Amino acid sequence: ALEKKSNLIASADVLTTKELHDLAEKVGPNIVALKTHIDIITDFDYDKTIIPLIDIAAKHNFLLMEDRKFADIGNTQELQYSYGIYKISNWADLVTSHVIGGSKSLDCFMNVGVVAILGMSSQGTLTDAHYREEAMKIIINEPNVMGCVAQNQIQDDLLLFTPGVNISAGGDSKGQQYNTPEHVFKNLHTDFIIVGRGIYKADDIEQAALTYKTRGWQAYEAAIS
Ligand code: S5P
Repeated sequence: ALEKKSNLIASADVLTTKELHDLAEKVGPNIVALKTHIDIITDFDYDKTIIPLIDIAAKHNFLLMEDRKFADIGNTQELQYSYGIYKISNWADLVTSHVIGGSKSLDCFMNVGVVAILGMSSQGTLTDAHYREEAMKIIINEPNVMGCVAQNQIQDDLLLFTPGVNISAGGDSKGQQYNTPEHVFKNLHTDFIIVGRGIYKADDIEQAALTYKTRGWQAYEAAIS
């Protein structure tokens, strides 16, 4: 992040391997991580999808964050994390997980940074203040949890990842709610913004990534000075 002067994570919510690789190449220079939903890739093939993606990530020096949002018992999560066709444990540097299964359910995530879902950005989410208070009790005792996805400020020793960021829209028709980069850095003391459609749906994807990176970094520096 410091090297690239970037707090930007791009969400690659695209449907084909080609779109995934093209997006990764375009946004790569300006991001710290690419966030995938690998199970939406319609032509997924481990060797054709993942191996080149790892190379692109190495070339542009960004991490791979699989947004699987695990939400099951430990044994099932362990199987979902390492087996099936996606073999997430082979390639993901970061994974997202709910903590609804309790602290032992998180023990299966070895050698990966866990980003716990503390609060969601969608309208009507059940992650109210009581839920977040109980979830935080689990999170602070888990050594492999390095941060939280949330829409509120959290304690300083955990990294805060904030999705629901868009410069030009207030939301979508499916309950998503957006804030600007300036809002989240100033008011939530966010560490990293997660941007999906604001970048991958833009006419000029490279320019959009640069805009979110620059506005995000400026707002971050202003917030910590
Ligand atoms: O609360 C959340 C948590 C996440 S990880 N709200 C979210 O929107 N996300 C993810 O961020 C979501 O799954 C999607 O991949 C991305 C937001 O996409 P956008 O197109 O709305 O920016």
